Amino acid sequence: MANMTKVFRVDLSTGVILEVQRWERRLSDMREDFASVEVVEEILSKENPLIYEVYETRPISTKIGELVCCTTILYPGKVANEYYMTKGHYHQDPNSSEVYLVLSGQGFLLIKQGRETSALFLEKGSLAYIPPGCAHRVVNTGHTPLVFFAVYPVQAGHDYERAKQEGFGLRIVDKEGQPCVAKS
Ligand code: S6P
Ligand code: ZN
Repeated sequence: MANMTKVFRVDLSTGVILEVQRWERRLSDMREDFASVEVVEEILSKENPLIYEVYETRPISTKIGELVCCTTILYPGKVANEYYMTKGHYHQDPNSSEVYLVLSGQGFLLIKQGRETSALFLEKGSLAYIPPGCAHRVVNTGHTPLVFFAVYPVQAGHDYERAKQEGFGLRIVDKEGQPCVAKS
């Protein structure tokens, strides 16, 4: 019974999972992720905005097959004409997949498999499957937080460096008030 699971409470209006670990990324944690490094530094000279926060449950053991459940609250905003986004990563374990369910807001999921990147539109109710071995990043193109629930294997691990070095090949930018998929 020691490993008996517990029931968590998710505030569906905000995405906050109560009484679990929380972590965040501010603009200073993403200095080299947006295309315009100059604009990043200009913003940072005045403020350090919160880009997103994550609430996550950790299973009691780290045995293969255990799952992590979490929510991400990705705030609306832009750096120059590029919308706020998650850092993006590969899973270190090439066999670890992931599922995203969007609770509110809208944007895009960038999925890179091999040399190809797809930009998939997301809105409330979107259910996305991220196959093993793909880099993934979420972009908020709306005016409200983009909140999504995710489930992934505890052994997944996160390789941010590889995703950064390779790049996603696509960026989601504001063009005359409309989100637009641009090559980068
Ligand atoms: C974990 C899953 C998400 C992200 C979160 C933040 O595998 O994909 O929980 O961790 O959306 O993104 P990132 O790229 O900073 O980890
Ligand atoms: Zn992931």
